[in-house]
Amino acid sequence: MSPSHAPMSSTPSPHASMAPRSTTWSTTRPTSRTPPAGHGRRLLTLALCLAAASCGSDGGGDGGTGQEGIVINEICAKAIADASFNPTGSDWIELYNGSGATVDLSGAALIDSKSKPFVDALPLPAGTKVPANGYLIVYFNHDGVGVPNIAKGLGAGEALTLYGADGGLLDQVDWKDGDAPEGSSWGRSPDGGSLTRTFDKPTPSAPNP
Ligand SMILES: [Ca+2]
Repeated sequence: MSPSHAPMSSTPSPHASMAPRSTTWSTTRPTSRTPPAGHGRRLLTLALCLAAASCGSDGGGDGGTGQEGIVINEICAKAIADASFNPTGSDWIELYNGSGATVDLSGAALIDSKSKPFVDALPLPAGTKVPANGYLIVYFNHDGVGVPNIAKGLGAGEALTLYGADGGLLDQVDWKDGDAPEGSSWGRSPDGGSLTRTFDKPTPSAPNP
């Protein structure tokens, strides 16, 4: 309905930084000699123990929170009311979990800045989770509408930072005025990718085109 719809833009933005992922692979090379009976089982047990110790469980073994890999996937800064999920027309963002495990975002926090520290960010409620290979809509408004809710609106152009519960940077994006005009959205294309662009039709809780 806005008379000032900006034209569709396709703006590759390498600035959308993503937290690096670290993967540790542990391999065991088979021996060409024939070991005594039972030796192989002991070696296998030892190898499995070493692999478990070096890899940890679900990303937490290296001291991480297990929240690494969650990205800010889509921004809707001037939303239009949608009875199916957003009857008040609240601003919203979509977080994306590209991993095969549910991620608990308890203690993670968001702030509309690229420079303000973790202590100034607004925390997500305890128990906030993003399903495996799935999405979470976070509502931005001052009316307490939607769960989870961040008590803030989104500007036509600004930055957003997602911090993990330990204060580490999970993701950071910024968009310009005109990137996400009313009724449109802006985000990563495809899901979790490093390129961003405007989407003529928002895709809440669904793959980005
Ligand atoms: Ca989407």
